[in-house]
Amino acid sequence: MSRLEGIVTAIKFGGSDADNVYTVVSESVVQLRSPVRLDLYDRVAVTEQGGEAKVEILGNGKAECGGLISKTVDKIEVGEPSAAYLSGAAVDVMGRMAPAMKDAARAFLSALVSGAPIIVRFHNDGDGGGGAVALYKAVGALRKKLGWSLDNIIWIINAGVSYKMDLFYSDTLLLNRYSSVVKPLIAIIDFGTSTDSEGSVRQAAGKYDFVWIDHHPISTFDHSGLTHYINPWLDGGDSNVTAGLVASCFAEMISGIDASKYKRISLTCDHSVYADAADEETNAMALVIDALTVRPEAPSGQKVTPKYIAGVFDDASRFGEILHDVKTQYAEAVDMGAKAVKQYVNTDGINIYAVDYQPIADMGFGYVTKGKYSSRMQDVFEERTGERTITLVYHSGSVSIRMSKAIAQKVGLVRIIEEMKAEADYIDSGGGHNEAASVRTDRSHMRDMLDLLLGKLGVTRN
Ligand SMILES: [Mn+2]
Repeated sequence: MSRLEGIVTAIKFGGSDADNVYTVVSESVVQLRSPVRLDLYDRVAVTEQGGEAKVEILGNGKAECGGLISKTVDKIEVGEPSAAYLSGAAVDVMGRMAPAMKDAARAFLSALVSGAPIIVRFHNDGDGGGGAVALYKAVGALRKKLGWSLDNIIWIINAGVSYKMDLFYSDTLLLNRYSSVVKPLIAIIDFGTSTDSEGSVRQAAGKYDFVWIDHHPISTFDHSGLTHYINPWLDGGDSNVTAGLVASCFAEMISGIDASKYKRISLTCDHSVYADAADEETNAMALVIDALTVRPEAPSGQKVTPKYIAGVFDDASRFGEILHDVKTQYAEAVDMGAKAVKQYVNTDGINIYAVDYQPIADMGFGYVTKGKYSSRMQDVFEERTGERTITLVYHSGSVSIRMSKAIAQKVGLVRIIEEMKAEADYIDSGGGHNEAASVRTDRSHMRDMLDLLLGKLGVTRN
């Protein structure tokens, strides 16, 4: 027979009171069902005998609750972020990010240990996915180390880089299933700084906490409503310090795991200057994670979660099969695009290549998405004309834009897209980095949008 005394810090509501799952914080943290209905802050004694929990309410623990949660979080020693993989000024950038990362770690752990619901939304690419897998591994290691039976994280892959209202409302429905003494937490990995996210942030104010880890240039994005906003651009850095790298550092800080594999993957997937192009093992993993995160569901119908991705990484034969398919599909798609391309030269002598994605979409390649394909074609066209190259890949109302690093700052893609949104009411959304971004309209305005974009990029045509 075991007995513990603790305080109810969270309730996940089931279909009836008997199905409710209560989180009780004591010396340890447990989640249990109770034969009697419990409320938040109830101080309870739980005795377990023959698999049956007997729960007795001893009183109200509101006065001690905050202290108890702090004490539990204190037991987890939060480490320093590691600047391995970075060099030059970026090492100092990471040092300057450390205090905000530690604050965020504490907020994340407070929610985690008290059973408050946490939604982790990660961008559907290798950088966002790499960061999410690192965090998933960290939470698993933490639970194992401390012997907690806790399940309060919902992992969601996010198509695109904005936190739109409809996504926020669907998250609200999930979070409403819980009642907790610590605010529910929304963790965002590798989203854009699109103004499309601002409505959701405003709606969440006061109700939910955020740990928002990103590396997109900030431009006009209003992040003042975010409780924890971590972005290297705030600390004198840039997009090369990728969101997945920062999220992997965060994962190491809270758990002590070694997330270096996911750091390397994230850097490679986002073409960071800190990526090691000669690291073949990482290049293969980057190809596979990019392919796996293309769609929210795998061909088998399984949801693409960090657990799913980690499962593929740990299974050598599945990994090999997917790697082979990805390479074959890309080789064919690149061949098609390299033949059917329209080339422009702008007033500064920059080469702009426009590829219609329709024929490639018609091929039904499972792993080749427009965004990733445009990164690949940018590499192909840079080989043709060097570091002053822009690639546009367009299809069904949206354009993916890629640009040589050497010209990205000067061209100012993020600013151009904000201008387009302000000037043309047919533009639905858009944003990203100066090197990689996308902009979207409805199908009927595809040509108008492309012409507007080419004009903004300095292409003059009569
Ligand atoms: Mn990224």
